[in-house]
Order: sequence, then structure tokens, then C-alpha cells
Amino acid sequence: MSKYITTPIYYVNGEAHIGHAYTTFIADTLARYERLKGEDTFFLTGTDEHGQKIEEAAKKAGKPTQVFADEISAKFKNLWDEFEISYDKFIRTTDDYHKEGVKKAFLKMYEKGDIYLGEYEGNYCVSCEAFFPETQLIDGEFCPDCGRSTSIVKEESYFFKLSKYQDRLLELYEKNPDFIIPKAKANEIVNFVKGGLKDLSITRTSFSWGVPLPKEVNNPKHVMYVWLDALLNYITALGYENSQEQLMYRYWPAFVHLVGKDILRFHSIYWPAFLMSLDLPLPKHIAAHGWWTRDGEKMSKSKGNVVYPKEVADAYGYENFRYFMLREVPFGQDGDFSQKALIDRINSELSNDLGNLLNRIIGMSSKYSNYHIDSKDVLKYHKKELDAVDEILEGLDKFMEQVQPNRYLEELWKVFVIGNQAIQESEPWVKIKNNQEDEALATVALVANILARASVMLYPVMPKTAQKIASALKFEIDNNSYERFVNNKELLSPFDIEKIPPLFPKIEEPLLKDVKKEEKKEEEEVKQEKPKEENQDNLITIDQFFKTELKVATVIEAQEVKKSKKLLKLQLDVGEEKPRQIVAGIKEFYSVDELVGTQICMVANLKPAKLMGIESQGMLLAAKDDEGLCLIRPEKPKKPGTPIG
Ligand code: ME8
Repeated sequence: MSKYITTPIYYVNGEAHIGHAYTTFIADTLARYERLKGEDTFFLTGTDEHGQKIEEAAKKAGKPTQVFADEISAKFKNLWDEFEISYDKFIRTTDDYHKEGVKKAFLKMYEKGDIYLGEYEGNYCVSCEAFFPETQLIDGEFCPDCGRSTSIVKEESYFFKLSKYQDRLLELYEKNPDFIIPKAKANEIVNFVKGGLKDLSITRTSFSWGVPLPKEVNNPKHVMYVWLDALLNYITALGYENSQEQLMYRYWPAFVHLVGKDILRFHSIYWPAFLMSLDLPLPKHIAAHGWWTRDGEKMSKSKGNVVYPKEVADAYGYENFRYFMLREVPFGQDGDFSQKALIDRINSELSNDLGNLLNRIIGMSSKYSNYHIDSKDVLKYHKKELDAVDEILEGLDKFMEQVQPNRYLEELWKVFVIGNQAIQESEPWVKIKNNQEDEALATVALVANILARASVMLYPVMPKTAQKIASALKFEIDNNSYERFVNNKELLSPFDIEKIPPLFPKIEEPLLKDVKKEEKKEEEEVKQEKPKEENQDNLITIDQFFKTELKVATVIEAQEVKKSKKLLKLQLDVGEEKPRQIVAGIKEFYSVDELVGTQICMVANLKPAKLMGIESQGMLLAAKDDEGLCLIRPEKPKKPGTPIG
């Protein structure tokens, strides 16, 4: 049976970060695993290049859209090449064959009566390229996914009859409980579909950077909605309706589409519905992973805390980084990147458990047998240990099938524990002295065989490292060695082990600059610079001071700003006709309840500004030091609006 594995195609509006790397590493690991087993495998990745978001990003960069898309797409491809990602095809949605395939699919759905012309009005988020019902918007305006402002878009649009497929979709989820991985995520989707599916607007007239409709439809104003265009990449890459179509017969339906949790809905509802409309078989799994943060915080360019895969890989090693990402997080759950966690895993699991085991047998065999290792007595002295290892290895397959690389690695590591324990318990250094050479050498050979089998299984996650271990043990990792050592449990033929340098040198301290420490340093520098400024010309006249209108105000209402850790929204009585609204960063220091009814002091003539999209019409006065923040308040109650000065 063939296995077709895909990543999402990445938007070309920014550089790849660890979120993209994570999906790609998992897909690459699955593909390598399948090939190792001898499965006919096709692994697809690529870039998603149409839509308003890309058009706007190109404009901002001052480049023609295609040139901009070419540049960023090439960056993704180069990055994956540096990581030696073993994709079979890199698709770009601006490729001609893709655009032709998309038009053909549209026409098929149109001729079938699944597409009709209507009018769409809705709240559109340009960043997510998606419409959201009013009920889902935050504060009636902001996108529930990314928090950015949405705008009302009204336009003529073609619709796909998604509602027609509601029952078939529910049947799909019911009959195939592992269609969505992990299962916990399936409930959300089932409930969403049960809540009722509206027909889906699948064309746009408000911008032009997209695939035009097929000429038969004769409506050149429209381009295709980017998600219809994007999802179809999974079949156009296999030559859907063109001369390469034999790939379609060979690999479709996909074994798994790997996605992030934010795009699960598109893949588990829209995509199967499109395929049903095209009368094509459905993918076996949609596997959705969680979200990565850095040091517990959401990554964002403005915070400057985005983790770029190449930076981490250059500092810590490509495969160490890849191992960390796959091992750190149970598939489907959110994960946190921190240098501490990465260093801990490198030092304890890679260096202590695995690297040391290899060093130990290189060291012992150099002393006891001039590097020669012979498996002849392994079963005599260590059958129990080898059986335990094989039992673990036999259980690994299901973890890859269920897309649980972390569980796969967790289990695999148990065999290194068995190897280390065997050495500890049989103490070959004592046996050698007591003339029990056969037994001592059998322990060394046991560990060599454990490492041989385990390195084959480690290969999908750490290909080069695994090959290094194998070459020290004088074999190559490929389908043949998988058959020999893992499937048929063959023992290594006699060989001379190669003395290789330690695979995982210990890491003493963080190798990347730490965002938080850097921020602190900057703050310190700013603080230290301040007195200099004061000594210079920063005295003001009394007139300048009175340009600032300071007033007493009473808090009449306070509310938390959703999705913000710091902000509260206050309604203040400043003695004016209407209350003033202020957004202040005091949520960590004051609760809503303790503010209402109290008085504060404020700057009343500041130009209004927007914070998280909410207007703030002034600023309150507060003092902040290392111990926290306190509000500046009148000593006795004063009439709201009383001037200060
Ligand atoms: O969504 N942690 O592209 P994309 C984990 N073009 N994963 C993350 C992440 C994070 N912090 N940030 C993003 C698209 N991702 C579409 C796909 S497929 C037909 C079209 C993941 O470049 C995100 O969940 O915005 C998604 O799976 C992937 O990166 C691509 O995101």
C-alpha cells in the first residue's frame, strides 16, 4: 500500500518559524519511517501564494506580487533543503499546472450543480483569509483567531453547497473515528458541523491575486477563494486531471494531512466536502498539532521573540533540535520552546542515555578485544534483555501510525535504559579480571546489537546521527537493515567497532541570546542613560507644564480586555457630559472590583489612541518600580474633573 503524506502549504508572507518547522519535521519523520519499512511513499510540501494577504504583504515590501512570492517561496525551499527534508515534491500555488487543476476542479463542481452565484456579506479577516459570523467576533469587531480587526465585505460571490454535505460529513466522522487525530479534537469538529453548515463563499471580486474562474463559467471579475485554491494542492501535486495523473492513481487518497490546530476546520470539513463533490476518495487521517510558544509566551514579530529554526539548528545542531521538537510535546498539545528544556534533553537523553552507551562499548571493546565485537554469546547470556528490547521495538509501529512521535521516542529510549542497566548489572570490567571474558564480551555485544536495532528505528527522527551510529557498527541504515535487524531480529556479524568522537557533546549554557535577558539589559541601559538627559536640557517652564491637563476622575466601570494580560478598560467620570474611556495596563496590579468607585488622577488632554483596537481617551497616573505599580490618587475625595496643578 502506498503512503501519501503532506504538510500544509505555507503562506509566503513571512519567514518560516518553529511552528512551520514542527509540521515539516513530523511529516519528514513519517515519510522516512514509511520508506524505511519499504512502503511506496510520496511526501509533499510547498507554498500557498495567492490571496489578499500576500498581495498586501508584497505591496508593503514594495515588490511585484509574483517577485515577492518567488523570493519567500525560495526561502522556504532553501530552509527545508538545509534541513534535508526528504520531500518528493515542492508545490507552489502559482505553478501553472496547479492553477489549471484548480480551474478543472471548480468546473466539475460547477457542472455538478454544487456551485451557484449569490451575494456575500460578512466580517472578513484579511490575515486569516476567512469570514467569521458576528457571534464569534471579539468585541463585535476582532478576529477570534488572530485578534486583528475584521472588516465588513459585501460582494457578489460563488458559493459551494457545503450544507448539502453536512450529513455525509457526520457519517464520515462517525464511521472513521480516527479520521481526525488526536481524537479529542474530533468532538469540536463534529459539534461545529452538527451546529449547521452554511454554504461557503468560494470566490472574491475585491482583489485580483488569485486563480481566475474557468473560462466556461464566463465571469472574469472573480478569483478563487484562497482556501479552495490551497486545499486542492494536495491533488494537483499528483497531476489531478493532467498528464501526470498516474501519481493520482498511485498515491491518492492521502494517508495523512498534517496541519496545525488553527487550520483543522478547513481540512476536516471543507476539504472532504470538496472531495465528495469531486467524487474522489477521502484522506485517511487529518492530524492536527498544537501551538508552540517561546518561554511561555506567544511568539510575535513585534515582541521579537519568534524562534527561527535555522538559528536554533545552527546553535544546537539540526538533528538535536528536531529530536527536541518531536520528543517534547504530546502530538496535539501545545508546546513551549525554551533553551533550558532543549539543553536538558540534549544533555540527559541524547548525551547520557544514547551517546554514553555508544562511548562505553567503544571504550570497553578497545580495552578487552581490540575493538572486535562478536555476537556469538549474546543469546547465551543476555536473551532476556534482547527479548525485552524487541518487545519494545515491535510496539513502536503503532505510534507512528497514530502520529505520536513523542510516544515513539519515549518508548525507543527505554531500550537504551536496558543497555545501560545490562552494563551496570553485569559489570564487564569485573568479569574480565575474573577470567570470564566470554561473558564480558557478550555484554558489550548485547549493547552493540541494541544500538544497531535502535539506530534503525531512530533514523526517521535523526537520520544523520543514526547513520553515524550504524557506520560505527559497520552497517548502513536502509530498508535492508530494517528487515535484517528489526523485522528478522538478526544479530550483527562479527566486526571491529569504529572509534568515533562523542555524538552529543554536553552543553553548559544557553547558546542563543535570550530575549528576556536582552530586554532587561536594554531597560537597564535606558535607565542608566536617563540621568544624563536630565542633566542636559530637559527642564520645562511652568507654561509647558500647564499644557498638560491633569484631573481627578472617578472610576464608574471597569472591565478586563479580552485576550490581553495587561489591559483594563475603564469608564471614568471626569465631570464631563459623557464618561471618558481609558485603556490602562494595570490588570496585573488591580482587580476590576477594587477599582470601581475609587478616584484616580489622569492626563485629560492626551490625543486618543487605540490599544488592542479599543480607544483610550487619556492616561492615568501611576508609579511603578520593581515591587509593582500603584495608582496616584487624591488624598481626600474631590469632585470629578477637579484640576490638578
Ligand atoms: O495556514 N506553533 O499557512 P501558514 C505551531 N497557507 N504551528 C504553527 C504556529 C505556532 N506558533 N504558527 C503557525 C496556512 N503554525 C495555509 C495552509 S494548507 C492547504 C494551507 C502552523 O503559513 C499553522 O498551524 O499560516 C499551520 O499548520 C502552518 O503553520 C502553516 O501556517
